[in-house]
Amino acid sequence: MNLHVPDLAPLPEPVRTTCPYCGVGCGVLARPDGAGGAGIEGDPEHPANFGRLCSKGSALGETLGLDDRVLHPTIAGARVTWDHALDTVAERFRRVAEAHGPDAVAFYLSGQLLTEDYYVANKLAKGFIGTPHVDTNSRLCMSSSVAAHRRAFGSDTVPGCYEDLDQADLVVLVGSNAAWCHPILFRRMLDARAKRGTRIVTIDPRRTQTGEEADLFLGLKPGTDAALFSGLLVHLAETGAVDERYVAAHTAGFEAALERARAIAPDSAATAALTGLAEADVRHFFELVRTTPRVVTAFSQGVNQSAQGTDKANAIINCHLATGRIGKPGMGPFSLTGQPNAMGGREVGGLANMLAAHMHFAPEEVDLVRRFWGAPRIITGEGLKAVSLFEAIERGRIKALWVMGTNPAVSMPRADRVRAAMRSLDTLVIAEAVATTDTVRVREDAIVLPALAWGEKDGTVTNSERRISRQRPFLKAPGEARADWWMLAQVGRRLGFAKEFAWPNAAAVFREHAALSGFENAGSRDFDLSGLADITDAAYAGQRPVQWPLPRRTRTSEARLFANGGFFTRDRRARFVAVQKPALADPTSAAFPFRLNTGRVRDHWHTLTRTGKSPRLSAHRAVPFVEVHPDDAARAGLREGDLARVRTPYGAAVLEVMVTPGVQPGVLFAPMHWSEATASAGRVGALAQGAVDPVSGQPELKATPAAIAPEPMRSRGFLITRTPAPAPEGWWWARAAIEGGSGLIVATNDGPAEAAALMRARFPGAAFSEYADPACGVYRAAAFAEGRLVGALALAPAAERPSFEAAKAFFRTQELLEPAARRALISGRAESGGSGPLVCACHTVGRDTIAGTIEAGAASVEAVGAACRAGTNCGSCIPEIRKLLAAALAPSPA
Ligand SMILES: Nc1nc2c(c(=O)[nH]1)N[C@H]1C(S)=C(S)[C@@H](COP(=O)(O)OP(=O)(O)OC[C@H]3O[C@@H](n4cnc5c(=O)[nH]c(N)nc54)[C@H](O)[C@@H]3O)O[C@H]1N2
Ligand SMILES: Nc1nc2c(c(=O)[nH]1)N[C@H]1C(S)=C(S)[C@@H](COP(=O)(O)OP(=O)(O)OC[C@H]3O[C@@H](n4cnc5c(=O)[nH]c(N)nc54)[C@H](O)[C@@H]3O)O[C@H]1N2
Ligand code: SF4
Ligand SMILES: [Mo]
Repeated sequence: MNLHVPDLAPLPEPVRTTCPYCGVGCGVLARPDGAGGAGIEGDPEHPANFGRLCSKGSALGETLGLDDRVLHPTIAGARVTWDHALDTVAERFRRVAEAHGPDAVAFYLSGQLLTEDYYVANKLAKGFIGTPHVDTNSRLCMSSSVAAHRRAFGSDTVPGCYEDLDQADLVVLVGSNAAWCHPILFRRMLDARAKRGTRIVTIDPRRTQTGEEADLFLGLKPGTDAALFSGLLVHLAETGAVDERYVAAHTAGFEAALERARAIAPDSAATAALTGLAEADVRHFFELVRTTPRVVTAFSQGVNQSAQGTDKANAIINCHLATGRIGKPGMGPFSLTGQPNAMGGREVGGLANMLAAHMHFAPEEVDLVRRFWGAPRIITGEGLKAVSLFEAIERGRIKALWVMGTNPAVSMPRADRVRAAMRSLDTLVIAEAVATTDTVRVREDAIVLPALAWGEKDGTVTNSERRISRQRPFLKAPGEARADWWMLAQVGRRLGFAKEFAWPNAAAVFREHAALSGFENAGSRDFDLSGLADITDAAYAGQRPVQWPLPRRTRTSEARLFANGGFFTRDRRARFVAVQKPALADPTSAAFPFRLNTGRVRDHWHTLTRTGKSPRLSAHRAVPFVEVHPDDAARAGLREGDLARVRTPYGAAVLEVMVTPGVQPGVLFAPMHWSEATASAGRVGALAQGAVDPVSGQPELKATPAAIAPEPMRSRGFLITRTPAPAPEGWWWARAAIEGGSGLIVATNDGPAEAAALMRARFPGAAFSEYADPACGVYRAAAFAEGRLVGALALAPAAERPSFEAAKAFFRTQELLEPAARRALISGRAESGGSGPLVCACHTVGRDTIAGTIEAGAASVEAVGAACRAGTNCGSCIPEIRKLLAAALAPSPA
């Protein structure tokens, strides 16, 4: 018998790189396909993910397309050469500095830049232009954690590592929706639960998927975390759980902090009253913590993005210091970083209140950095933090701004004002990868510089556990795009600092950064990477993930710190912090009776410039929405799926209503993701008030006073075209990527007659299949050119709104549609049983398909996975599958 062995082309060698999304920092294997795309897999050898990727990471291949990219430098929309663009930036910055002082120039950077980019920006601004006004979107993200670490430890040090999550017996998640925002770490926690029975407590005013999965969910009142952890400190003190030896040997300030905690929350009853929790739940939580030595308290934006964020974080850290549960296996306070390189930005000193390499503005630190850089104009004090920075622009104090790797027109609180402020600048420079962002479109005369994006750029990022990993290029640079560090260095050279900005490659920048961290550092500073200061280009190219500190003295890195004290204060002791009693910055009122909480969804990243390109990722939540409690919805006359206008004193948005008991009465939740580029009225950043934390300057983004009212529209529906087309004038819309086309989900006061006219205007010369029922307000049409589907529009009254899900499937193929398919399209039904709203993004499995497997007997997450693959890859959707199982298997009421 002849065995036929097919000729398989050998798989190309994968390039090892790092996911560009969240701070988990998962390793990725990318296999370029030679046509601008790449196959994407998890790197089994990366210690953050061991081969796993979440839905966003797995879909990276869908975001590599070049449509929408900035490919050439432009000034006022006209293409210019790099030389001309860089000369212009240098010349304008020089002129502004001469006329108004160097501090009229500012930089607004991003935790998504690579460390090398960030290092060069910081050096250029603080050392050579001589402006202290360098801040970053990390101000909106990590700055309260940074400030809390500094107050407690004397340095911005994360004491633990990911293995602690595997080894903990109790994981407390505070203000973190890790199931959606740090999915691979959340999987590690669930694995620990399966293996060793680790219990999970989730503390969040909103019952998120992370809350659904928890053993104990504490749905506290917004902003009251410091009361809960004050109560916990008192409980630990009164039940003999304090590690007296550790406190005596390695800390200071315990008594004062305890006294303040007692004044805030003397017992579990007082804690319950302040937090709105049931006293039994409070006791249960206190006892769990008291009796479980191996506890990790992981926290994120519910802690940081708060007008009391720094105190919240210190209240948590206090409990760990008091019990000596820090820096030991399975124990510690753990700030989960948001962006892929939030940590790297902190290392270089990219925040306005840091200088460089974890150094601040003590005279000897300024002197040290001045000598290392040879920087004549080094600044000697802090600059303005993001919110104040944009206020200074508004006042005309800052005249020139360089925005790099962030989209502040969308993501800053009071975003409308921020947009207006940017319009008043003399000079706005934007380094971007995507041409259509709201910030790029803020003004026509901006200088736009094409930046390399993920897959093209070369450098390093540091994840939540201080682990530095390489991002490596595996695609050609498109057009004239260049690395961010390169353009900064070019401007530095043009300003007369050729020698100081002469690096030939990213490796050289990294070496200088590592050398600065070790310069005159005999153990006095936590951040020390000098063990890599003489890394060769070849070694840098092959560098495996490594944690800092990694000093030259020992050449070994440390996974955990502070188990035996050794803090970075002058006396080497940690500080307990006496925190303030919780109070929300802004009171609600009759006009604004709700609190608007904002955050993220599972499959989208920030302002949608990347995940918005992926059909898979755009399906889970396709429109900007607002979660409303059923009682509030009933009172306001809002039903599931209605449109509602949400207003605050700062702005308004029109969002689709999701009625859910997951939010508390009086609280609304809306995601931050939609922009002017992706929706007509979905910019939630414009609504956020952004009162700042007095210590960190981080704005409150979780509790703005708000109002909600129905926004009735005559018709709801969709418009799908093969190539992206503008929405009809005056319609409400949200754009969703689909396969083979471009989708707009719409609402309008127009009806069938206007819709029919619109189709004819949009598709001149096309053949139409149409169904119109003017009496009922229903219209459905498809346009065909030479028999091929080119567009579809459907409108109906809200209650019968046509199914976008069903219609978009017809665009997957460019083939001629069979008559049956045409009829199905126009009938508004799916051709063959649709799979319902997307649940599993990895395997594209919808709710109805999962419900079908449950009906057919699948009684567990595993059985559902075996039947339809849902939940078997990244696991991000397992909580949703569990919910469907619970609903389906619940005994039906008699
Ligand atoms: N899918 C996805 N993942 C992401 C991102 C993304 O855009 N999409 N972005 C990344 C980035 S930059 C970041 S910073 C992280 C953010 O990750 P997370 O912090 O987990 O995400 P958020 O949704 O911003 O907010 C977390 C939770 O804080 C809760 N919260 C609000 N107020 C309070 C309060 O007073 N107390 C407590 N305890 N909780 C409160 C909110 O209800 C929300 O569920 O996610 C990262 N990962
Ligand atoms: N209401 C509300 N607002 C929030 C938050 C919230 O929870 N609620 N969260 C805040 C937090 S935690 C964060 S981190 C911010 C995030 O907010 P942003 O930083 O504004 O969000 P992104 O969409 O990630 O913006 C990154 C930009 O950089 C571009 N880009 C991508 N790669 C590169 C590159 O290599 N170089 C350059 N130069 N550009 C590149 C992208 O196209 C994109 O426009 O939002 C904050 N704003
Ligand atoms: S958890 Fe997901 S988004 Fe975060 S780094 Fe890993 S793959 Fe990327
Ligand atoms: Mo963030």
